[in-house]
Amino acid sequence: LVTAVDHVGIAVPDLEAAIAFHRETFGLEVTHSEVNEEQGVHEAMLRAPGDATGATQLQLLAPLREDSAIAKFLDRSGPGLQQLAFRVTDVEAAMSALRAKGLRLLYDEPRRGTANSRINFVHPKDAGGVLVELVEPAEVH
Ligand code: CMX
Repeated sequence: LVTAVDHVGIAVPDLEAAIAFHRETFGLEVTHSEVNEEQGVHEAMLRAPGDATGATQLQLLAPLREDSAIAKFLDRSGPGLQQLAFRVTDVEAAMSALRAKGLRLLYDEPRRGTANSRINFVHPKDAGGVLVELVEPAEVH
């Protein structure tokens, strides 16, 4: 079902400050950043300089709006690990397989994630207290 750990996501109040911290402290570099209006986030993907393309990345997630999932997470839990994202080749197939096992998916249909990936989430109460994201990367041409 899962082909890789795509990324882990950390909720942060200030994206630029978090990027600077991870660059200066751990030597990570930004590979991508974007605003995702639907998800209410300003986000950046980081990786270690030697990592191959496709290696697990670190996603920094800052809230765009007070009613966003990240703003709510920061209010409740403070900054920290917010999600674990598994890479899949076919998000609909993964959704069906997990639904068949009785897990709740947050969306009826996949939505748009980082870099035009297609995503959904497993409810954290059905995955051991972890918000699990399913990510089908966009095809690279
Ligand atoms: N990890 C683990 N548990 C979490 C959680 C998280 N990130 N967020 C909430 N929970 C827990 C809550 O603590 C709560 O537990 P208790 O009932 O024991 O208190 C429970 O889940 C349900 O909480 P809720 O109040 O019903 O739901 P929330 O309003 O907190 O929303 C969730 C939770 C997962 C539905 C919401 O955050 C969501 O829709 N997430 C998916 C979208 C998202 O995270 N987008 C940002 C990232 C975008 C991207 O990756 O591209």
